[in-house]
Amino acid sequence: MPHNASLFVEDKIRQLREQLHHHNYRYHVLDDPDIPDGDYDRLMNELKQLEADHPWSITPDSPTQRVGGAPLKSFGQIRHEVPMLSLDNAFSSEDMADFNRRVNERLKDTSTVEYICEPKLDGIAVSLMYEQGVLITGATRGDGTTGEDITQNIRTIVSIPLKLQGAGWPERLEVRGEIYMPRQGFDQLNERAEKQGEKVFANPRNAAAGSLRQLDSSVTASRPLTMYCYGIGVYDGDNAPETHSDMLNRLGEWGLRINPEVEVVESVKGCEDYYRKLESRRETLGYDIDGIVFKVNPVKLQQQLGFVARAPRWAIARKFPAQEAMTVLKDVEFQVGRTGTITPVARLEPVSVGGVVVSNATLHNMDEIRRLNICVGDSVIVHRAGDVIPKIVKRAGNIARLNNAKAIAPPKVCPVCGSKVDKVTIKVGNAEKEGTALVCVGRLTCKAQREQAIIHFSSRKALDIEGLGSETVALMVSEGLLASVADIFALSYEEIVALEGFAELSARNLIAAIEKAKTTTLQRFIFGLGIPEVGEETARLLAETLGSIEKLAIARREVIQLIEGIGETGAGCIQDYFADNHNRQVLDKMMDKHQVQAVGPDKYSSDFVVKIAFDKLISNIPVYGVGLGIAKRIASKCRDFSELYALSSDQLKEVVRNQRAFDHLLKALPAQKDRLITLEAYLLEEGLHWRTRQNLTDAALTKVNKAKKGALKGKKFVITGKFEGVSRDGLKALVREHDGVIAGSVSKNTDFLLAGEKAGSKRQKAEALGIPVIGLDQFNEMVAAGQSSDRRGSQQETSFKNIDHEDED
Ligand code: D41
Repeated sequence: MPHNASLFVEDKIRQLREQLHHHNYRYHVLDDPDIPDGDYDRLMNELKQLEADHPWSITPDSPTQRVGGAPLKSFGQIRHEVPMLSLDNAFSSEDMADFNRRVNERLKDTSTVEYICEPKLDGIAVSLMYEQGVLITGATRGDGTTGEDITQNIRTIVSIPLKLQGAGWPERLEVRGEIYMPRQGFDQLNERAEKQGEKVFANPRNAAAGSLRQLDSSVTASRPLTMYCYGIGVYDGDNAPETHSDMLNRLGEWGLRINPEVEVVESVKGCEDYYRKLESRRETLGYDIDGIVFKVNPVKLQQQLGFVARAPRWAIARKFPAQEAMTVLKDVEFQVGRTGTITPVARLEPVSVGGVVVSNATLHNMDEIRRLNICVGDSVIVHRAGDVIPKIVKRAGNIARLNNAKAIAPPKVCPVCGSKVDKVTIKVGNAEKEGTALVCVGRLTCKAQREQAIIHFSSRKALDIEGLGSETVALMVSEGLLASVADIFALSYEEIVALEGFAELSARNLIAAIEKAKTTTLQRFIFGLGIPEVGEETARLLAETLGSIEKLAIARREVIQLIEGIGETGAGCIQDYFADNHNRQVLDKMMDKHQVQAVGPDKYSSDFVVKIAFDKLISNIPVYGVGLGIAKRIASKCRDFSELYALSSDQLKEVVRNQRAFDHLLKALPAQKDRLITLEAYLLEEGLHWRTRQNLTDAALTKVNKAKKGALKGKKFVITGKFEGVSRDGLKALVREHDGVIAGSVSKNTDFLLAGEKAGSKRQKAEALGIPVIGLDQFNEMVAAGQSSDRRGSQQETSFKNIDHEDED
């Protein structure tokens, strides 16, 4: 009776799966198996046989489905629905007391706060999504917003349940935690690698990261990875947990691994005790930790505390002190960085510092060498903290200097290109001290700088071009294939395959990776440009505030400086970068000729740009005695500078509440009027205005609404020729601002050719293809379409004013 037979098979399969899930959990999560390995294998084989005979019965959560699928070509991206925050650090008991005080102050509550203490694993943070209890995806933390899709690899980790156990889990549950490699597994892995003459990993963290980044999940499956869970993201269901500890308990009941060392304590005093206890037991844990994470336990209080920047106010990571070791300084070499800065690098007699072999250390600059008073040949103490580059902290005190010790002399010319070396003043440490750095003036004529700029551009946090690492870039630069980052996009298969170390497949892969990198995020693109002072965070701020590379390129320093988190120096560097002709040419080439698309953040909209606070604008007026406090009071009274100037002096006095500041303001305001009104106009023009929606002036609102209409949405424009009083860059920015697309050359897909004077071959081609050729007037009409007619005139004005450069065709 076939019907009954298949019912029987299904039941049997279900039963076997349940048994195997149970034994898996006993073995890998509880570390307490209740059957011998042989019995487990027999059950597994029986299931495999049944599934092979009835392949339609295989489900993704079957214990047989841990490894599967062909190797991937690359990892996809997964956007975290709830951002994965980072953690603030504490380094001392005082830092902890400060943290506790901030928590109490913010909660306006003097009762002691309950904390939960968790060992801080030195692993890889990941996110697992369970839907109806079944593991759907796994992703790395990435930059906190988007991570890599490592689902295939996650599935191979036997202690991660493919299916949650028990009951009561929400419809969708995102579990977060740290994947790590226990020390024993790490040692065995390295032993095996060494025997087979393969590369050994420097530490368990690198081994875990390397194992997770495998495109072939069967490699990951062979690595001893496991995970401890520390939190949740998405929780789509009723009765969300009320405390962090309650949440961890539930995760444990659902079959996830929770660190048994986790403890709830009553107060910050308990945190201190826990820290001391774990520090003393650190070596016996069997896995690496680099500190303790303390979290406010009640979820309600966590919500009241919220977060700043990207870290929660309710949690802190107290780091263990860095580890130190003594070794000999063998030599000092000078390296030229991306921006020309020449950095002395110490070559050391290899020494193990907290389990990692260190043979190089940074010396920062010549001041540092002088301060340390070190010579080549000296015995020195090196210091390593987490992932940071090791540094020399001092000369070993009790060892006399050798007779043949050699003083360290600064280079007179660039060690790479021989250009002159400049001394520039730099800010050191927390920017309170100043120091001097040596800088090669060769800029992009210096091979090292060219090389570094390109390496940076293609690196993982920038355009992430796989296969274009430092060695390949160095080779391509010396072969003359790459002079700037724009040349990357002009590389041909023939050029690449002819290079040493490349074969057909690798060349094809690189071409594909470059093609893929043409569409990237604005943040990555800006970061990749390597503008001095612009790191990942600043790149994010710029991307989120300005929304397009065109706006960034024309933004004035006065405006950039108003973005919360960007200072005077950074703003200056950004403006200088885009003022440089060479940089602009490289940029234009990428955007126009090679069609690189740097996509702004999806939450970007003209509403979102409303990032700049009016109080910050006011405090930007250099008036003696007017700081952010008074600025805030003024901002609460008036919405913009026009309103500020409309205040009577009595009204102003009432707001300022400080005679001296008031006197100074009275004098300063008239003198600053032009500058401030102009600044305000810039802001409006660039689509930027201040924070509160109610605070928007009518003019700004119109601007904001206009940008939403998308009059040119999806239309493909090619722009050619010269236009009176307007640059092509300005026009391009306008097209993009209205969601239009700019193309470099005319094709049958072009919607419009915007032609000015002396339009040449492009016009002919457009006419031949029957593509509409329009002039500035028609273009303006298109832009204005959908806007209220009374704004047309001023629209033109605000869009085209202040264009101060004209480019070549
Ligand atoms: O063990 C860890 N490495 C760990 C990392 C932990 N035990 N707890 C953590 N908690 C958080 C918050 C408070 C933001 C939920 C974390 C991390 N974050 C974290 N890991 C990597 C970045 C942030």
